[in-house]
Amino acid sequence: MRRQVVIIGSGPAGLMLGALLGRAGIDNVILERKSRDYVLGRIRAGVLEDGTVGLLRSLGIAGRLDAEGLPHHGFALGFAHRRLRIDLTEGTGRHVTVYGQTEVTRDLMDARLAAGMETVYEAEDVALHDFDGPSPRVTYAKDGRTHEIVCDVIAGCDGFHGVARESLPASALTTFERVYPFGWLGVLANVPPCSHELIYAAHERGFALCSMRSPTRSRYYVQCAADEKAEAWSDQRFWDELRRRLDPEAAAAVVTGPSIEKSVAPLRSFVAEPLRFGRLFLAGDAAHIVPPTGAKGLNLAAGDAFYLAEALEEFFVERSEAGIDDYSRRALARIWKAERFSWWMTSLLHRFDHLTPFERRMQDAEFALLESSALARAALAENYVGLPY
Ligand code: FAS
Ligand code: PHB
Repeated sequence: MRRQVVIIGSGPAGLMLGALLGRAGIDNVILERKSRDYVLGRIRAGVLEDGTVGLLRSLGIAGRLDAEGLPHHGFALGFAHRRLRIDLTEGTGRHVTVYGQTEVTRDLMDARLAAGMETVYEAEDVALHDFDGPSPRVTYAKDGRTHEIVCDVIAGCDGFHGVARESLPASALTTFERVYPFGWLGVLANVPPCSHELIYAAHERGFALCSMRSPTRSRYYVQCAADEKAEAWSDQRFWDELRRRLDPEAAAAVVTGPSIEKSVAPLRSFVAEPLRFGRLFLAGDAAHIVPPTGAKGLNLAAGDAFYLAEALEEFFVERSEAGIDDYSRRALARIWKAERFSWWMTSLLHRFDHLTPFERRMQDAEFALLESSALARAALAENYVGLPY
């Protein structure tokens, strides 16, 4: 089989890239290790930057998003038992939209199917070959047979634990990493949110986040040990701990109910440089990871897909290599700013066991600055709604 582009991974990065390439008339196939239902069953991000919403609208894939997504013009920071509202729209004129990653993935999958574009699910043993030359190849196993695709370009959109980045010689990569000494225990429940906007709460017991998926479905997180096991937390233990970390008004407004999903996510900052190796390009979590505190992971995946699609359109349609030569530089410039913001939000809001007294005062001073400076709040808002592509 011969295709122009083989995309590895049917998450937000791969699906967004496939849709953008399809719109440009560039032939592409997605190879996904898991089943469609398994991918849709993963509960992850919940907040879309306006740039991500704009991309979906430009693709004609935002019908459900526009009908069901919740525009949010602000969120609250909780600390020292009080709340500070961060107005997202005042200084930026923009806002974010609460709409689960599961729904974004479903909309992109459905649009891909309707357009007759191919995704191979449960593709096993995906392997990359000859990507340092002009005719890369991808092999995979399916239905007991080995398949080979010769292509012009491979897009590694296969997440942090994927095969693409692992296929590179260690000498080809420079990696940057910070692993945080804690994780997030997340719960999804069919209960109304405790607040109409998100609450990011810093507390001496640890961080807590009040989010949502709809007016009847809430998503909550509490900071936990990095090696915490979700099964060690009964629903009641979770609700009690969440309430302890919120201001009295928010705690009183929490409606409890049975969890329909409960999981622990590790927190890490990670970037691999560069993002291009011959005809192999990395995008999304395959290239970088951010702690979810800044709600950037899914949105960075969309931004990478935008840059890579532009570069590949120049390559295939205009026969120019300028775009693919510049992809890594261009994408990393935005990635590092999102890494900074996600690290800053995580450092500000979480309880670290070994902070020095000076470092604790720095956390207090950050909150004091946000309370006293509209410009400091606007800078936070600008990063949260999303920096320009
Ligand atoms: P993804 O990991 O989503 O997709 C990669 C795809 O490649 C997967 O479907 C995988 O099955 C497939 N794949 C992997 N190896 C393969 C192989 N060898 N062959 C074929 N296919 C292969 N972000 C936020 O903004 N907010 C959050 O709250 C948040 N919570 C998260 C919780 C968890 C547990 C995790 C892991 C991530 C979370 N994220 C969050 C980040 C998340 O949303 C990612 O940024 C987003 O999924 C990135 O999308 P992709 O780059 O497409 O990677
Ligand atoms: C979520 O709703 O899952 C969510 C929202 C904001 C974040 C992280 C996760 O920063």
